[in-house]
Amino acid sequence: MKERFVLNNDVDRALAGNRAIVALETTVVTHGLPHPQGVEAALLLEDDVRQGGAVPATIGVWGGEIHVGITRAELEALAAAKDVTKLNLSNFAATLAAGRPGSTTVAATMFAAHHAGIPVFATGGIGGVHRESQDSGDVSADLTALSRLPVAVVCAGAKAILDLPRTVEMLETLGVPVFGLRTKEFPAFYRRESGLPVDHTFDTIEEMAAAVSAHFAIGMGTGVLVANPIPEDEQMPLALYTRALGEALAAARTEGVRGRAVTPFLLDRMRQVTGGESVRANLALLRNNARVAAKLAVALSPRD
Ligand code: PSU
Ligand code: MN
Repeated sequence: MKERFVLNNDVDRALAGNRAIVALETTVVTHGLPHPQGVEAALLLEDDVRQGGAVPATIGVWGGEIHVGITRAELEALAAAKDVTKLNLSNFAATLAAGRPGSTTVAATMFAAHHAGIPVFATGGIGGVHRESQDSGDVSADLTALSRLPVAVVCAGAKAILDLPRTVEMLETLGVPVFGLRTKEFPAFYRRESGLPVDHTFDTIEEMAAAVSAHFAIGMGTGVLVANPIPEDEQMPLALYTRALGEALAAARTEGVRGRAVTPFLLDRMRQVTGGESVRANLALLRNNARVAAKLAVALSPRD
């Protein structure tokens, strides 16, 4: 199994020296943002992580290998490829065995990060329980991964296109602590507030790191969700947000979009309806999460 993992030199050295590392995903690059903004975003996130004092490890799959810390050229190739599979836990092995390209969702990135020995990961917003899941049964494997893999996932909550109350309930059911950074509310991706609670609020990253560390140390076994709301002045205006969300959800229903296509479809419709405003907000929250994840990784890494 280990030979399937390819670590770049920086990541390899950081692991050997117990230094802070932040895992980053690639589905946001290939399916979450329009090309070439996905690649640009990935490079900015890596810089944000470095400036925060940690080593970035962007994760992707191709050539039968799991790359932990992909190069810029590899990132560009992955983003430009036409037939990249959006990898979760159920389609990972077959894509790997076929030697085909795959970008990693939160679920797949958590898997690769955990097995490489990286406990901190930054994304935009996790997947969760979809609206109308009572009919479709669509619940993101991100929740499954959070229930199984001890990785701290820094996010701006769950994507607003989801059923947020059910997503929050499910996190509790699965035993995944939701730690709010300077927020009492579970963030709604493009907006800071959802009206839903977090499990615990922390005023500093150091205090939060102590709780994350305790969660790992006692062997709880589940992941931790670090809820880091989008900065106040980067939020999507409320009226635009409400209208765009309504239109995107209606379009998905009319067009009968299902399965793995749902989230990319809704994000793209949000972009069209908002004239790119949703992409701006998405990028802002991603960068905010990368910066917090770097500080968290530094606070968690053993000092010498
Ligand atoms: N965060 C973003 N944009 C994204 C995603 C996260 O800002 O596109 C991706 C993540 O990879 C997440 C996926 O795992 O969306 C959720 O997909 P699904 O709902 O099909 O599980
Ligand atoms: Mn799904």
